[in-house]
Amino acid sequence: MGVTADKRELLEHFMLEGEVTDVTPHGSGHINHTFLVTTDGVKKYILQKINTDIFRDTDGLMENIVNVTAYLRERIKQAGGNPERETMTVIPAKDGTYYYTDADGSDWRVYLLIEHIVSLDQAKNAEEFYASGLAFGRFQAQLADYPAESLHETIPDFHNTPKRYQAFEQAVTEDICHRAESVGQEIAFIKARKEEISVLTDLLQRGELPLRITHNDTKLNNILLDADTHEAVCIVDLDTIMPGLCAYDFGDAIRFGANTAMEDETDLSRVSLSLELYRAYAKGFLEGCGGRLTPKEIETLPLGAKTITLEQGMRFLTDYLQGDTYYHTEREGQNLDRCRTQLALVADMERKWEQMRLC
Ligand code: ADP
Ligand code: GN1
Ligand code: MG
Repeated sequence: MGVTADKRELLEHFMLEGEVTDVTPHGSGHINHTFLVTTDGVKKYILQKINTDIFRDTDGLMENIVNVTAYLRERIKQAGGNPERETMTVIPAKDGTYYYTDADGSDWRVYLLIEHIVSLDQAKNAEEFYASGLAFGRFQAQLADYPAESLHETIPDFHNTPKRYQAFEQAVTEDICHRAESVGQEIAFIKARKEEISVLTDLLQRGELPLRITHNDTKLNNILLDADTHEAVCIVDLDTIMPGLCAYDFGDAIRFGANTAMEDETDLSRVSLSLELYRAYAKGFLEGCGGRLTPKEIETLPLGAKTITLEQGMRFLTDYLQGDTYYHTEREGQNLDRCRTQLALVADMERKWEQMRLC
C-alpha cells in the first residue's frame, strides 16, 4: 500500500482533486496496466499505462475515446441519466492533452473511477448476463449515428478473421519458440475450419452485412454492473471502438460470458456453452439494438459467436507460438490453456449448433 515516487510524479501531470494516498494494481485486463488511485478527497481514479506496442497511435486512440465519451455523455444527459456513472470520464492532463508521456516514453491516462460496481470474469446468472446484453445492444444503438469516418482504426484488421488466420499460419511456419510440434492437435483443429473463417467477412464484402460502430471487445469484465442490483452501469475499455460487424460484438460476449468455465480453465471438461446464458444475452442484445439489426445480421449472430471464438483460439495460440508477447500472462502455458478453452467451446457450439439459431 502507498504511492511510489514515480507514480506520484506522473499523477502530478493530471487534473486530479485531492492528494493521492494509494495506488494499487486493478482489474484483470490482458492488455493495459491498470491501477486504482485513492485520494484524500471524494474522487478516486483509474490510472492506466497504455500498451503502446499494441496501440501505436496514442493521439488517435485518445481522440476516439474523448470524442465518443463526449457524444455518449450528451445522449445520457438527454435520457436523464448520470454521465459520470454511465460512461467513462477522461481526466485531462495539465497541459491540456489527454495523456502523459513519462521519461521512459510510456503513455499514461487517467479516468474517473466508477464506484459501487462489480466487474465479473464469469456470468453468475442469466439475469445479469441479460442485463449486459441489453447494455451492449444499447451501446451500439446509441452510436448508430456517430460519424464513423472520424474514428481512427486503433488496431488495423482487428477482427479480420482471415488475416488472423494468415498470422496464425505464419507463426506455425516460423515456429520461433519450437512449440508447434507440441500443439499439433490444436493446429489441426483450427486448420480443419479454414473455410468457415471468411464467411462473415465475405458477406460484409458483398454488402450483405452492414458495417456498424462496434465496441470490438465485449467481454463481461469490460462492462461494470451495479454492486447491489447487478444492472449494467457502464461499458469500459473503449480502446477498440471502430467500424465492425455486429455479429462479432455479440459473439465476443458469448465467447467469454456464456462459457461455463473461465477463459484459462485447465480442466476442459468444464468448458461448455450455456444455452441458458446464450439465450439470455441474445434477448438482451436484440432488445438493446432496438430493431436496428437486419434479418441477415440476426441470422448470422450465432456464426459470430463461433467465428470469434475460433479467432480468439487462433490469437491465443499465435501468441503462445510467438513466446507470449501480446497478452499478459501470470503463468507458463496460460495462453495455450486459453487457446484450448476456446477450441473446446467451438466444438461445443458445433454440437449445439441447431439450438443456437435465433431465427
Ligand atoms: P485492458 O485493456 O487491459 O482490458 P481495461 O480498460 O479493460 O484494460 O481495464 C481493466 C479493468 O479495470 C476493467 O476490466 C474494469 O474492471 C476496470 N476499469 C477500467 N476502467 C474503469 C473505470 N473507469 N471505473 C472502474 N473500473 C474500471
Ligand atoms: C483482450 O483488453 P482486454 O483484456 O479487455 C483483447 C481482446 C481479447 C481478450 C481476450 C486490444 O481484451 O481482443 O478478446 O483480451 N484486447 C485487445 O480475453 O487485443
Ligand atoms: Mg478490458
